[in-house]
Amino acid sequence: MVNVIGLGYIGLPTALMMASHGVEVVGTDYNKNLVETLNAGHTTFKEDGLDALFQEALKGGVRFSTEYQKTDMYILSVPTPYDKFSKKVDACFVVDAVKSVLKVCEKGTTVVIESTVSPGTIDRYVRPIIEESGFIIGEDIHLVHAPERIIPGNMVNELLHNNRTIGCDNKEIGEKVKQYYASFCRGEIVVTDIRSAEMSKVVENTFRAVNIAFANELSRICRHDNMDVYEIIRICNMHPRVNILQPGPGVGGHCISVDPWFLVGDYPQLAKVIDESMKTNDSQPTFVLNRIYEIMKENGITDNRRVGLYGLTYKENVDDFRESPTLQLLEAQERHLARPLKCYDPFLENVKIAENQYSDFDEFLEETDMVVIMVKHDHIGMNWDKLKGKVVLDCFNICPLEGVYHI
Ligand code: SAJ
Repeated sequence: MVNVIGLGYIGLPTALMMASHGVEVVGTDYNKNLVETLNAGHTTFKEDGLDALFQEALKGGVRFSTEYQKTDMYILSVPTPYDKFSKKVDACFVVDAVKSVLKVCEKGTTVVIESTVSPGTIDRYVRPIIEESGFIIGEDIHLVHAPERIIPGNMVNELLHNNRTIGCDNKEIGEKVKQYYASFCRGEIVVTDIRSAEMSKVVENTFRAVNIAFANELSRICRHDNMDVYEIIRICNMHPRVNILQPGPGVGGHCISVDPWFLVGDYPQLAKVIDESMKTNDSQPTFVLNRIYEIMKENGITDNRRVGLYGLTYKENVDDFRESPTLQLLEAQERHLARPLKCYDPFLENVKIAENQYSDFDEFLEETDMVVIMVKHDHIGMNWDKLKGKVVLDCFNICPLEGVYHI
């Protein structure tokens, strides 16, 4: 039996995937409401294919509880935030989860940490608490790090097809854990040591963050001298060895905007490019805000209550709003003591997260003269007609209307 600890964006799909592929799974979360919702037969967030997977997992006997189970394998998928001041990983949730496992587990159990951690975290924070509790690592408890790679919006598909990494001290245990993941994963599963697994996960997300920062920086250079950044990126990407990402209103989510800071926190003298990249991405919402003010001025819009931000989630077609660029922009605006802009998100019609948030798209449009596309949800692509006659700032170059502004 596998006990998946933490039933959030990663833990839940992982638990469901294993359960629907013949593994006996109990999902545990300390959030009583979340466990009740799952036990009542409902998923807890929107994701393509998740409901169908949930039904399959129920047929496979998946159960949910607030209690840790006594079993021979645990998969920990708990959050790993970073300390805003030191930039280092905050492993408190991982440490608490391991402590809870130690209270119930028997000798011989395997603890798999899926949560993203910076290199050395398991050595520094996890091994000591296991040793202090009297267990011998490698004999009584086996430690494994198996970071996930799935992208919100395409999680189910990526869980099935992405390659995976398993870091372990002992290859035999690595192979045992690999069998569990191989129950559903059709990609290649590489077995390596724990530190390499920790580092490679953080490096993957850092690679993306640095590349997004490059695109964002290009957008600023091009804006400064009135060049078309999209045309330039399109042309550059025709080169066989160039593949530039797209600029946007900023970087959100709990991965790309967080994990690279772990390297800056741990290696402040060495991680210079990463540090600058993260600062560039973090200041992109303010760059957009200044662009909004510029365009308002150009169009004689003096009242920012007539400006609306379309999209509050951190990216398209998901309902996850953690660290979202729109929230970052509103926060920057608050620092200027300005009256908050209006906002709307089709994925958050029933969840209020911002002051001037609308739950109805048409009402939101009625109250605004200028719309800023902060998230490229498919929904906006079906509603271009409704934006006719408005001033539009399109942060993604997707709007086909005439006279649209870009970042
Ligand atoms: N973004 C841009 N320009 C781009 C691409 C993305 O501005 O060209 C922005 C998005 O709008 C969003 C942010 O970056 O605000 C991050 O979105 P994302 O789609 O790049 O990535 P995440 O955070 O949803 O998921 C990432 C993925 N990592 C990589 O692609 C290397 C995913 O595979 C990981 O599993 C996930 O982090 C994680 O859990 O670590």
